[in-house]
Amino acid sequence: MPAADSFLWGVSTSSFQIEGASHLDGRGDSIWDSYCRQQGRIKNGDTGDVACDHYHRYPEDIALMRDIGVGAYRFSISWPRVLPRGRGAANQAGLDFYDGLVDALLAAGIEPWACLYHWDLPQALQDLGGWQNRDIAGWFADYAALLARRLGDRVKRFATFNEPCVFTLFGYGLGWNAPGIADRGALHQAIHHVNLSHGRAIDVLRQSVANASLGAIHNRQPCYPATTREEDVAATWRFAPYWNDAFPYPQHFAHYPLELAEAIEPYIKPGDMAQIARPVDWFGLNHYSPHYIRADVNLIGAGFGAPPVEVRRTAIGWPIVPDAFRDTLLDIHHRFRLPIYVLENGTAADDKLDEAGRVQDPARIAYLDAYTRAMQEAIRAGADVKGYFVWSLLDNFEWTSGYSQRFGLVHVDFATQKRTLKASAHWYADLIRTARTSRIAADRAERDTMTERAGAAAATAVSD
Ligand code: GCO
Repeated sequence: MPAADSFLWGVSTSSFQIEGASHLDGRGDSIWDSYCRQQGRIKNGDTGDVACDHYHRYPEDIALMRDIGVGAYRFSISWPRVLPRGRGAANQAGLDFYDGLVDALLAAGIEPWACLYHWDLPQALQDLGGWQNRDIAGWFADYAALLARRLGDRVKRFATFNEPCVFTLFGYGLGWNAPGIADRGALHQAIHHVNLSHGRAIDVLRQSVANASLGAIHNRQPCYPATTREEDVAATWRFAPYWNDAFPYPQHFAHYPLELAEAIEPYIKPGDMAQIARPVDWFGLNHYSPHYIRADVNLIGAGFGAPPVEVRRTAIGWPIVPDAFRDTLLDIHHRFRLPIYVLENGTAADDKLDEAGRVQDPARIAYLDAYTRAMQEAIRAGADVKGYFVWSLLDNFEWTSGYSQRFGLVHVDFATQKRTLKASAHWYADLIRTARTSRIAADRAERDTMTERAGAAAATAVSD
């Protein structure tokens, strides 16, 4: 495994999925609060009202991170907690919460990684059109400035957006996620305005945070046709640019992928592309599995199909293909030429406490083992991967699946809020420790060789 001192092992979470306290201390509604209230949208009618109650229990959650031994924690800021109406007056109690969280992380020796947007748009801004309204780039820049002022003395790692392709496609194109819109124009507008907001926020953070290390978090994964039928192959070509390229291309190369250029063109104003393509410091990757795409009746004519029968799958049916992860890392390395941080990778499993009060999750361990080995292969082949973060620290609110899917290294009993480290958490702790020890051993070996060489050189010099 790579060096522990230069390589960062972490865990990731997001605000809406864990914080709870959704009506407390002045927090405004987000589009996910509204979506949860709509009948039939979320499995079992679950909501984010309490979630993991991380808002009150963060000291305990940081203690768990220390037990695991992570060097970094990626969380997201809830925009409506710090700006209840999305703009205008800030909510001091909300800012105080993130202040406290950051201080406690630093005191525990854990580097804070703050993501500005993990899907919980203030409802007040959605009422003004949300990501369809071009003014949002200014609102987002102001929100970034507020956080830079308040946290930028201690937080250096900022991500603008998490998985922009998912929240635009599912939220504005296919109507599967909040705010539940399915409209071609809305989708393309949202894509462009998110990109513009990214560039504006990068400028703000760069100007106001000393030594900032900035990026965005993208999904990238191979998209394969689910069958060799012509319509599934064509659907795959329609789907892949939305998923893989709609954000990284403009952000890094200042143009949209060819397949989308015409549809997005009407929303582009002079100067936009240069404003979007601001230099960043790293490429954030979320990756779980490849996609198997089939033709479907929706506005992009493509949907998720089943993988071929020989492909192994997780408890929730996601394909397990570590080689695709290795290849994705290499692809990103060669395409974008930036250090890579894997900011989400992990799996859901049907985890239960046994009679002894333990959680055995061998499937998660097997998945993480295979995927970290694939990452190691990519590193050996030259990919500049600098960190790896497991999704997720805690079992949490898994969007429209509610609490039915458990992604945590830590089991959460949602009735009592009791936390239990799963076997995979102990496995991860071991991996991190071993990586550190093997690095120290490697350093020592290197020093020994250098001493030997120096000795030999000195001996030669003397005999000369
Ligand atoms: C994301 C992801 C997470 C999910 C995880 C498991 O946007 O980063 O959707 O929030 O919980 O990917 O599905």
